Amino acid sequence: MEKLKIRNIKTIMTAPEGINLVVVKVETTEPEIYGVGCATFTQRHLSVHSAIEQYLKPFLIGKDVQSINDIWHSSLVSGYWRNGPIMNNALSGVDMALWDIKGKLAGMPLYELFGGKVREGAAVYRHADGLDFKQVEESARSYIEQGYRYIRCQLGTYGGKDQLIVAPEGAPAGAYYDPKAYMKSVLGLFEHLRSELGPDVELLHDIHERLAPIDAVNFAKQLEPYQLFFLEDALPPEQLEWFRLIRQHSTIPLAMGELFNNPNEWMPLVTNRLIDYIRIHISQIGGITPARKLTSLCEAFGVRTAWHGPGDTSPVGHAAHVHLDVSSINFGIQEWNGFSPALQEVFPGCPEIRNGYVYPNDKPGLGIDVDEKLAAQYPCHNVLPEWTLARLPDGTPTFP
Ligand code: GCO
Ligand code: MG
Repeated sequence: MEKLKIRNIKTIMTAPEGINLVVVKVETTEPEIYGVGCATFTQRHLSVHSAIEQYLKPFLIGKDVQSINDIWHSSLVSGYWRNGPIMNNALSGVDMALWDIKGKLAGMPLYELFGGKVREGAAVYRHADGLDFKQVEESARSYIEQGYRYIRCQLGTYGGKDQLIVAPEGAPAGAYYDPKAYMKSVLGLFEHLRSELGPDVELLHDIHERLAPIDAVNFAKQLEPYQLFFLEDALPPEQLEWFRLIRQHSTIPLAMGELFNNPNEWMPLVTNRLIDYIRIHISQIGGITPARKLTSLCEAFGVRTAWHGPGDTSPVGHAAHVHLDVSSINFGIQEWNGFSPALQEVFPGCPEIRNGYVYPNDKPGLGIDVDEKLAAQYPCHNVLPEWTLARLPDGTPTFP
């Protein structure tokens, strides 16, 4: 029988919730067999589109759709320099789509191809936020009432908001925050939350790489009494060695990884057991193929998965998470942003949430599709996100 080949590769860019999403559709020489994959790097969607159109598409058309491993590695090295965010996202879109096709050809949902379920549903966490303790408490309560048992709690999202910033004369515009004010306010927040919500609900917090390393060490120590489920992004990827010090001073579980692109970023953290949860944004490392390898590596070292699942991951990417989540022994928790009605319309087959768990459907492959006509009704926008223009009180540009 003639091998099924890649006939066309399409990039679908859409923003049903005003967040740029990038999805790849791989069409084959059998018109009704195609796959979809997530290639979402929301701040650089046009660059990912160009990488797919100009480089991967001409390289891959005509190749055997079943050769996922060969396609993944040969694509990775085809431009010599590798492991960067743009090409990794482009490759992820193709990779997930090829896994989707393989599931369709096998007549199985991907979790079966990955060895079958070890849990029926994956526990998720939601984002509680607010500008004062009471608002965050109420936001958390609303999720608890919906059956969620894991809640990430932020006060003014990342770095805090409405702080008294005294900048020098002539300081430039930007997203100013005061690390010390942020630390003090969050310690007060968790004191409040534990006294109001009690000891049982699982609380998480994301530092979002916004502290100087020694402040992160101190903060991890001071947060210990609040028994967080995990403390995320305590350090920027540029300062990973400091995790050793955090480990020496605090037993708080640590999560890291959404900013990683290169295996050399996670290898030392995993093999030295310096983190407890790997938080990779799967399309930033190239898709399902590397994520499965990373899951196995983490299992060997007692590290659990907590794939990055924000609003700037497409429902296709979220579906890939769920197939990995239900079939991995070392699953930890799944971040969940929820799907608006518009998103669910553009992406038929979104995974379902029931009582704090997310469930894959049992359709072959990823079990999700993209309605191209509807997607076209929500054009993306090329606007620099303000929040990434982070500055310290004296106006120094810093990590966002
Ligand atoms: C998270 C992340 C996000 C990122 C966003 C960047 O833990 O979900 O920190 O909120 O800031 O994905 O575009
Ligand atoms: Mg984060």
